[in-house]
Amino acid sequence: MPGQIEPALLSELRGRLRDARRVFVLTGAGVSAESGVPTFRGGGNTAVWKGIPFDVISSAGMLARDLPAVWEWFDYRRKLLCELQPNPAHRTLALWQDKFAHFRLTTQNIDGLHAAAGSRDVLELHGNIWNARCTNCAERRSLKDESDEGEPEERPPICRSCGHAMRPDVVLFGELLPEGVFEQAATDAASCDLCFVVGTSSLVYPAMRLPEIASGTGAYTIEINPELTPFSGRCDVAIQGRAGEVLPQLEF
Ligand code: BJW
Ligand code: ZN
Repeated sequence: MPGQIEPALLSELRGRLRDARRVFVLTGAGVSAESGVPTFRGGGNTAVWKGIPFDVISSAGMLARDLPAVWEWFDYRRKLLCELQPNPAHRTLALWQDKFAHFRLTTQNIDGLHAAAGSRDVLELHGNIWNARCTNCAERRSLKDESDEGEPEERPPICRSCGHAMRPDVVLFGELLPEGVFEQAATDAASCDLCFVVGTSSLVYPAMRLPEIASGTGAYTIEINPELTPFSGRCDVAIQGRAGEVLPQLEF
């Protein structure tokens, strides 16, 4: 059956999960695919919106050129997300958080579905689509309230502290990750015994470095992805399957 882990490997992985003290998980868009969130890459395609490739619209250059277009793109995606729920992959990872002496869930996703499934202290490397931040000062604002009320605010929203335009609180191509977040993830990756890499194409820097860091310090690394990635040949086990089908089988 597709996505079914073969018995010897299943027993090996369950044993490793039972013995592990420090577990590090990196997720990407594929973990939310079974919830209905489109991935950026995969199946030989890349995401395009209104004829603009995602790596152009989700870039620092586009933000500088056309902030309203960037808001339109993220408003469109936020609207899609309103209808979607966490899937068995998110829920399995939320159950794991209390099973180890140390557990770190790090995600490249901005959709907030790990938290919606009950995961705490998720390291969000690329920010969160439900927040806005000022382009001038440190002010941040949640966009959840406006989605509950159904009436979007003005676009771009105006900062209540300094009057400048706000932007989505996400990390676009060509931008730096939030201060300290990658460093924290790298510290956790470097000290884990088990590292899971779930639903990421392992193409985007610097997140792609985290599994390499874990592997380089001796962790056992497991990739879960229906497709092969640049990390597949470097991990200990590459399980070719869907996250929502594979992760729940790893009950231990
Ligand atoms: C399933 C599944 C199922 C399907 N179950 N799996 C040249 C060389 C090296 C680096 C660079 C370079 N040129 C530029 C860079 C740097 C750039 C980069 O890495 N580019 C590469 C793509 C070439 N990185 C950056 O710019 C980063 N910042 C940075 O480096 O700062 C330093 C710097 C500063 C100034 C100038 C230059 C450098 C920032 C990266 C931010 C990424 N942001 C995005 C958009 C966020 C906002 C938004 O959502 O629009 O983040 S890009 C996009 O990719 C998004 C994702 O988080 C990220 C990673 O994608 P992910 O999660 O891996 O998803 P996919 O779609 O790629 O893959 C899905 C996978 O799931 C597939 O493999 C499927 O098979 C699988 N799948 N169904 C399990 N059911
Ligand atoms: Zn401000």
